[in-house]
Amino acid sequence: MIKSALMNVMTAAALKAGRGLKRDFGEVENLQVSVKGPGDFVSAADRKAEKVLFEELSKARPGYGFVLEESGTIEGPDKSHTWYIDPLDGTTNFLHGLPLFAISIALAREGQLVAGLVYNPVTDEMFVAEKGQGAYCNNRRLRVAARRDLADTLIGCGVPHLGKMNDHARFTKEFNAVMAKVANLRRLGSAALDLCFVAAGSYDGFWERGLKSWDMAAGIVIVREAGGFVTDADGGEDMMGKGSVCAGNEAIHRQLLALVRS
Ligand code: 2AM
Ligand code: CA
Repeated sequence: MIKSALMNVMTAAALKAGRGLKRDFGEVENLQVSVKGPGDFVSAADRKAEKVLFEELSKARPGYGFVLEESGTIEGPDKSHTWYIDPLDGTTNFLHGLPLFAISIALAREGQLVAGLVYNPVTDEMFVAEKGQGAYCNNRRLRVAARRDLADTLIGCGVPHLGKMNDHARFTKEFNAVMAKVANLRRLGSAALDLCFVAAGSYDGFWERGLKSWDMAAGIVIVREAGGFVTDADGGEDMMGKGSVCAGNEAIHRQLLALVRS
């Protein structure tokens, strides 16, 4: 467990927003049968959760800036702190009634990611990490998997969605290159949770392109504090700028990156 004032603030905000999301998720199933589907309802749930997070974090840490998925960037008088917030990562899963989605909250201080939280309100799994303090899921300390041989690994990825036609060919190439070397691949649909699964050692590695800063900021801290390596998909440090991530333990990260780049 991380017992810090900052983590208390982040946890309280996530629990409050999570209660609303969980309630709304229960409604989504009933809406699948309508022709229009639950689209508008889900957008409303997403915005409501973001409002709760914004209000709670603003109250607890007045003046910090925000980068929010729905509301965009909100500058505060405190230029050294910025929250990166995704109120509902895995929107497509939520929309289709799949219980694989999460709230993602990260804090950057002087441009450095210093804390991350990813909360799945359905399973009540709270992944947290603070720089120098390790990573946890509820009370369990997290550690990346120790496998070093690609042939033994389970690797997560992200598939570019409709509207990202330019990325489809590149993804297929990367997928083929990785598929030829690893035990198997998974695509779960929430980058925030995917990174937590690397931190927990369930996945040996993960890569995805086309992400936004709020999809990955918290997960990056959590993987690093679990002893993992994270870079952008070109091997650099510009994950948030390029919108790509590659993660794993040192050996798997290096080998996965080589496959993705080739
Ligand atoms: P989201 O659910 O908050 O949109 C799935 O591959 C990952 O990509 C999720 O983390 C998802 O976050 C993110 N993503 C970013 N932009 C997306 C989009 N336009 N459509 C679907 N997923 C998107
Ligand atoms: Ca997201």
